[in-house]
Amino acid sequence: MAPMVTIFVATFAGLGFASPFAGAQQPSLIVALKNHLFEPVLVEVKPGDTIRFDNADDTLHSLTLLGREDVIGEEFVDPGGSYTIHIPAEMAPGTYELDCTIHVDMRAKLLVRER
Ligand SMILES: [Cu+2]
Repeated sequence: MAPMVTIFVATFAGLGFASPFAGAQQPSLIVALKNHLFEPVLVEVKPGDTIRFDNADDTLHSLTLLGREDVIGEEFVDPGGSYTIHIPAEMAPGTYELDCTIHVDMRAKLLVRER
């Protein structure tokens, strides 16, 4: 009987691991692109977080993370559309500048905290 119990426990543990993955598809944070501003203008995240940018304007916006274009290159967000980015688990904590390359005054700070 003992091997059967072991298999059951292993399967149960496997299911337990599946649910955090399903939850990870929900963004950790939603940032609005509204009136040609980032809202909030200070975006606080942790490595591994997911951010969804919602363009509430009727104009095109773009997203670039200065110095970390490998994380956010130049991503265009259509009017009324969304774009989701994932902060890499190995991303160094610190403050980064997030720009819309279309509108020069449209900037935000991305503050990556310790995990
Ligand atoms: Cu813009």
